[in-house]
Order: sequence, then structure tokens, then C-alpha cells
Amino acid sequence: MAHSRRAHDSRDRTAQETELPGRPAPEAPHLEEPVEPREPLPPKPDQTGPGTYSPTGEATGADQAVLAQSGARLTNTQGARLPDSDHSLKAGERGPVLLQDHHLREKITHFDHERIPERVVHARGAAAHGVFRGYGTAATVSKAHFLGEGVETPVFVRFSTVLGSRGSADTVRDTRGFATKFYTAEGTFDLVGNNIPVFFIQDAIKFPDVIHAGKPHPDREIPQAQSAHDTFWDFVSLHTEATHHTLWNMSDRGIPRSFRMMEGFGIHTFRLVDAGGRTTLAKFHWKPKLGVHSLTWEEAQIINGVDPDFHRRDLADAIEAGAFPEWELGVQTFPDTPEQTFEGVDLLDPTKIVPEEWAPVQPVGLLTLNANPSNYFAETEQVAFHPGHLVPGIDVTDDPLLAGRLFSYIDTQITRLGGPNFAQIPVNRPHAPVNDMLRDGMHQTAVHAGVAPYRPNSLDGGCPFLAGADERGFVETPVAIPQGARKVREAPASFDDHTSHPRRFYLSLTPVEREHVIAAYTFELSKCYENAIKERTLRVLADIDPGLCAQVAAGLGLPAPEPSGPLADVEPSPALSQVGRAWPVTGRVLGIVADGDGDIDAVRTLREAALDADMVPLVIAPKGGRLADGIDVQRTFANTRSVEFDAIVLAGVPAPGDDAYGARDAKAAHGDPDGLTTDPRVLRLLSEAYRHAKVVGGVKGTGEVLGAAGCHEQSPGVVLDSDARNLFDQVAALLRQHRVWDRFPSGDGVE
Ligand code: HDE
Repeated sequence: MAHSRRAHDSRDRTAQETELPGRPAPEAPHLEEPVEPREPLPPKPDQTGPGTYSPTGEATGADQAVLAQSGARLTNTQGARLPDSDHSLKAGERGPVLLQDHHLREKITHFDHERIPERVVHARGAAAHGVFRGYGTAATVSKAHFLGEGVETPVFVRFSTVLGSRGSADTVRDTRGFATKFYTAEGTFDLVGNNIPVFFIQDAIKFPDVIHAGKPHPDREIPQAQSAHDTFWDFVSLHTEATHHTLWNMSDRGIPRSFRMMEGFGIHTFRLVDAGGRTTLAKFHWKPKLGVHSLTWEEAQIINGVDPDFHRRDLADAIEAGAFPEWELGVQTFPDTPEQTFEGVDLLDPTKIVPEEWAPVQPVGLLTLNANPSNYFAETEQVAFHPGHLVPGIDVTDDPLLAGRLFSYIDTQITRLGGPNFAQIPVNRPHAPVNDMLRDGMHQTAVHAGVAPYRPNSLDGGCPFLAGADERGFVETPVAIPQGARKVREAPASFDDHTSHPRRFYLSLTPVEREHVIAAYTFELSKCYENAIKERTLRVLADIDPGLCAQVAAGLGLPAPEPSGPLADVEPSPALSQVGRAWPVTGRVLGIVADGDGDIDAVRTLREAALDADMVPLVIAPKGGRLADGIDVQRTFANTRSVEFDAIVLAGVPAPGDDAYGARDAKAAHGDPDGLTTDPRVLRLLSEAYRHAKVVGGVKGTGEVLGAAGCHEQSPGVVLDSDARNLFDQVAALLRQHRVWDRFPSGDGVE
């Protein structure tokens, strides 16, 4: 992966860039208000696009930039230049504002309409541009052109939480959306997935129910972006097909460390079609190169307060720093038999998975996110995904959940984006030529040529013509419908198994991961008011695992019910655990604590070693500015918390800073001004990181401070070394496991 090694945080960019070897110092930014017009910046790549005037024509590129913003002078919406935008037109400077002030009215009216309805689900999101490169390995199962060897396809990916409003916090316990728009040469393909491979419901008709249950209570509109409330648990305890998804939510998967460190899943089974028309059933998986990592629950809670934009910032900063996140797209494939099952798993049931040990995930391409959006609203907010955006080679199955999605997404965009022409919004425009005969409607921006938007016609020369499979047309797979099928509102009997798959998931977790599941259930249920809901959930858990049930019951102070019958006999799937593998340290954040009296050589060595390892070093000091030797400070004791870092090392023993940074208060709070002279905020950084099982360490002379923070040299994951390079190497080696798992409670009692 090529890294430009720019600062991780855009605020620090100038400061860090100036000291990177071989990089010319950028010009000082002009912060004064300019008095003369300057050349406008050239449009960014995502501000240009296919021509606006005719979607049937050639891509002209420039039109969008002209439309968006151009010229140095302020104009009204019609391009007329304006002399004043700060004062309303008045009858005398102290007189009444005149109704004829059309400029005032245009400005305020436009502002009044700046908001559009947020998404009914997945309202809070962050997105990035990137590229997908096919490996060609999928050719045996799919003829999709973009999966071909070496084919590069532009993509736009939006990550999201499900329940919260647009302004809610990022690190809530929830499912994450992982939606990818591939702008392929054969039309746009959207893979609208989640970070959890199963869903709450088996039939789309129940979607309003599950979402009404998860959203805030309708009377007080609380709690925001949470499942820890009565209506959610009321629904999922009564509706046991939700158990599998709920269990994943209660696991560490519900609180990812970063969007960059999440898996993604298409969930439904799709039908792939190869060049010879042969079909294969398949499930899509995204595998992050950085590994699958999560926050601890306490970290997630702290972050929601100190940096509610944590995931959004993390994604944008990493991309800006050149640490481009990557995922491999993979497929699990299954023979397309009339039963549509694999090893007894019903492939049409979206609450079930096929363990990777039974059907390996075969890599078919690489996704790299390499550019941040230029404008949040235009792109991240207005992007419109739809599982029905398919290309030749990828078709749908009869999964009843997918069937409902196939009309819901277009429908919702019509309300959200104000009409049926949302495909003309730049981020939604296909990169393949469009010739659709759809005309008019709200916000029509195309000026269509021709007089015959109908077929057959002779007036427009018979255009547009149709394309069969031989001309890369999308031809639905002719799937047989069971003979004699009756029209019924029923599900197959296999859909009634609601316990074996959640049980497999739970049994596949390591003891420490199970501890987290137990803690999550206990926390969430303790937030419910109704005992009946807690008791009903315990009965559901008893059928998943009696140990899980007993521990949650103990935490709630309730008796643990017996299982309702024999437990499902399932083998664990080790691939479902997040613990136990070594991952790259690329893009991980190293906090280096120092002050002016610290070991400056060590700070420099640690920084350089971290940059060499493609990590992101951030120097934390009592105050901003620079340490001796020109080393820039990125964080201060006052503005950071341990949750920003994956590992923290001490390169000095920082004494309280001056009063401007609140050190006097901090010292007083410590209650012992004559005792240890280390700034208490440093002790908190260390003890918090230690509690969250992060690697902590220090150079020579810092052992006493680490000890005072509870990080003893003998404890796992505490590294002391007088040689800064050795110290870094040990820290990085430990970080490959993400956390020092031994430091969590032993998991006693969790089998
Ligand atoms: Fe969605 N879902 N969904 N969903 N979904 C939406 O579409 C819906 C489901 C998913 O970043 C909405 O544009 C129904 C499963 C993602 O813009 C809406 C059902 C999966 C996103 C909608 C489901 C998803 C959405 C709201 C049950 C994982 C965010 C705004 C049949 C495979 C996309 C919008 C983005 C968004 C409907 C179930 C993923 C209302 C009816 C299962 C990632 O149309």
C-alpha cells in the first residue's frame, strides 16, 4: 500500500508536512481575508462528471464544475453579480425592510429549504470514493465485466449506523451499513450490505415493525441511537427470528473500532450467471485488510461524549493521510439446486449463515478507498443506493427480504430526494451511457433530444434499440417456479429454526468475547423498565446457551430459566471470532507522551519508527506548539483522551503544564500536590488505556509513572525499554493482536 505519510489529522497537516523528509515545506496559508479575487481552485475529480445536459450524450466533464461554483464574484442564483449580501434593503438605514428585496428573499428562501428528510434508517453515515479492481477469479461463476481481471471500476462507499438520526454519535451499539456503488461500464451495481451477515427478519413485510421497535419511543423520543430500551427488547424477545442478529449486535461487532476495520456482508444469497448462462448461488463478503477490530464498551461510551464523529473522522483522516483502507471482495458459492440449500442451511433465509469452514470465501477483487468526498451533502447525503441496481452476471434470488428491498429503495428516494430524477444527481449518475425513455418529473436536469421517448417508434429512427445477453443486456435468469405453488402468506418450515445459528455464533467466540456479550445483554436489559421483557429475553437466551442465560440473569438479579428443550447440536465456526489472529499495524494510532523535558531523541525515534510502519504517531504534550528540536505537538493533555489511540508510550515524565492548560485544577483534583508530580491527565491516559487492554509502554525512567497509573512492568502488554527503537518494535508486535486480551477479566465461568 502506498502511503503519502501525511498527517493523520487534517488540522495538523501543515505542521507535520513541514518536517517530513524529502517533502518541500508548503506555503504558509493565507489566513487574512483576501481583498482581490484569486483564481478559483480547479474542480476536484468528484466535482466533474458525465454531462448534465443530456445523459444520453458524451461525458463532458466540465459542466458540473460550472454549475456547482465558479467565478470570483458573488452572484444570485441566476448569475447576476451582487454588490452587498450583508444588509437587507430598507427604507432608510433605521427603517423597515422592504418586501421588494428579492435578494433577501432568495437567500432566506433557499436556506429555509436546505434540509431534506433524513434516511428513515441509516441516517448517520460517512462515505468515500475509491476504486475496485477485479482479480478475474470470478469468471468461472459470473460474467460481470467489473469482476474481470485487472478491470478498474470507480466506487462510492457509504458506511452508516442504522438507528440514530443524522446528528447522532458514531460509536453506539448498532449494526453498521456498508453500501457500495460500483460505477461499472455495464451500468451501476450497488452492493447494499451491512457489517453483520444476518438480519432481524426473514420477510420484508416486517421491516416497519423492527424499525419502529428500535427507534426512540414515540412519546418522549428517547433513547437516541440505542437498542437499550423496552420497545426493542419487547419486539426481539417476542420475535425470535431476530435472535441471531441481536446476538451479533450484543457482541463486539456492534461497536467497531473503525469503519476501516469492519467486515461487510451482502447478507442475501444472490444468483451469479456466467458467460455460458450457468448459474451459481453466492453470498458476498468484504474482508478488511486491517483486520476486524472493535472498541470496548467503555471506550465506545467515552468516545460518544468526547468525539461523537469518531468513525467519520477516522475514515476521513486515514484517507487524507494516504493510509487508504482496503477490503477484499469475496464470494461463498453454492450449487444452484432447486432446494436452494447448502449443507442443510436454507439459502433464502437471511437470518442464517453458511460457516466459512464449509464454503470458503473466495477473493474476487480489491476495494481501495482513496478520496474523501468534496461535499458532504451533495455526495454522502444524496447518494441513493438500491439492491435492484444490478449488472449482467449478478441476479437476485427469491429471498423474501430481498424482494421487499427491491421496491423500497427507489420509493424512499422519491420522498428523500424530492422526485423521480435522483439518478441525475452527480453522485448517482451511472458512468455507463443512459438512454432510458423516462421523462420529465421534479428536478429534471436533462434536456432530452428527440421526439419519441417510446418504443416502437419510427420518428427517432427506432432508437433506442434493445440489447440481448449477447450485447451485454441484463437478462433476468429464467428461474423455474415450483409447480402447483399456491398463493399463501407463509414461510417454509426451515425458517422456524431460530436457535441453532445464534448458538453456533456464541460457541464460536472466545471466552473474553463471550464476557462482552454477557455484559452487553446485561447492560441493555437493565435499561428496560418491564420485568416481563427481561424474563422473556432470558427464556430466549436459555435456548442459545444456558451459561449465557445464567450470567445475564445473575447480572439482572433474576432467576435463570431452563432451556425449553434439547440444545441445538452445532459445531463452532472459528472464523466468526475476532480474536487470535495477527493483523497489520497499518494506520493504527500511537500516542507518544512527552513534554519539553522529555527524551526528545526517543520521541523522534518513536515517531519515525511508527511512520516507517505506516502507523500514525501523534505527540501528546502539556500544551500545543512544538517540543524542543522542532517536533510538533498534535494533542495536548487537555484535548485528548486515551480512546484516540491504539497504544500509548511515555517518552518523558510530564509534570503539570502551566495554568493556561488547566493543570492547576488537574493537580488540585489529584489531591496531593506534593506527592507525585506527574500531570494527573497523563495518569488518566495511561490507566484508561490499560483498562481497555491497550499496549502501554515507556522509555527508561518512566516506570514509576506507569506504575502509578496501575501499569506495572510485570503486567501483560506493558513494555519498558531504554532503547526507543526496541520499545517501538515490542509495542508494534503486541498491537498486531489489536489488544492485550490477557488483561481482560479471565472469563472465569464462561465456557
Ligand atoms: Fe435497507 N433501507 N432495508 N437494509 N439499507 C435503506 O434506503 C429496507 C436491509 C441498508 O448508505 C433505506 O436509501 C427494507 C438489509 C443500508 O444510503 C430504505 C429492508 C440490509 C442502507 C431501506 C431493508 C440493508 C439501507 C433508507 C427489509 C443489509 C443505507 C434510506 C426488507 C443487506 C444505504 C435508503 C445508504 C437503507 C429499506 C433491510 C442495508 C428505507 C424495506 C437486510 C446499508 O429504503
